[in-house]
Amino acid sequence: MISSEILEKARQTIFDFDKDGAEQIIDQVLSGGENPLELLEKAFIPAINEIGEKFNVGEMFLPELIQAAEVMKHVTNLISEALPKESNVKQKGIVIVGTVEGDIHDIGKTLVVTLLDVHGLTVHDLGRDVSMDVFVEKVKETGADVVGSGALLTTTMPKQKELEEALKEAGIRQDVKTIVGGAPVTQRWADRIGADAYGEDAHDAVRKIRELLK
Ligand code: B1M
Repeated sequence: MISSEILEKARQTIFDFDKDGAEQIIDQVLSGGENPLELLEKAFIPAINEIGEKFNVGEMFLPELIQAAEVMKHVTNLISEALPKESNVKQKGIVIVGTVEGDIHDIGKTLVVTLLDVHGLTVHDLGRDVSMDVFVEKVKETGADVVGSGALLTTTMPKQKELEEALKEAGIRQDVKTIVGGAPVTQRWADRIGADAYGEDAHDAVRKIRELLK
């Protein structure tokens, strides 16, 4: 387990927009043989969410949110690259994942993609601000078994419903399972729009996708 002192230092690097400091802590954790995901889940993610709350109540402003997000993105990428693959044997099934149109939040989505990859699934990352046409085309092109969409804004959540409709219109809804996620998304929303599953966090998303692939 990573010490509370290191976790606190890691948390502070997000508040200080301190990329180098964050990198050093990740190196320290990796060379100590600790799990870098613990660092992400217990320090970096709570820190960026705390900054989001401060932004919400006007205690921090957009330029600060952007700088903190840059460090967050950097650490997510570093940790993603450092994670060992669970298995070299790919599990049967193709998954595509993207953040919906109008939404540029991609840190959580990247984490979902990373964990799917780590668990040996074949995953196509469509990136962020992904249009319905691109989702549909990619499902056709790859013959995907599961399509996952993320939305971080209450204003972009309706795009997840549009995706359900776009897949129906394209005549391929019955050939693919859908999963939705993102901070404002709930199981209730997933049920309401007719998605097959809801992923509360990246681990839950992997678990649910594996179930969908059975
Ligand atoms: Co923005 N932002 N942001 N933001 N931002 C939120 C979402 C917000 C809640 C902050 C707040 O006000 N408290 C708020 C939304 C309010 C609302 O809609 N109700 C908000 C806002 C308002 C905005 C702007 C509109 C601000 C502005 O311009 N005035 C703007 C929107 C731009 C746009 O998209 N069109 C904006 C911009 C930005 C930045 C660019 C600065 C940056 C994003 C950088 C990036 O992603 N590359 C940013 C950030 C960093 C945040 C917060 C602070 C943190 C998000 C994050 O990365 N969390 C966020 C606050 C919050 O969410 N509490 C906020 C860490 C990440 C690991 O968690 O993404 O939730 P998360 O992912 C989790 C789960 O949700 C789940 O697994 C992940 C990990 O376990 N999950 C899935 C995610 N995707 C999944 C998909 C799945 C399954 C599970 O299946 C496919």
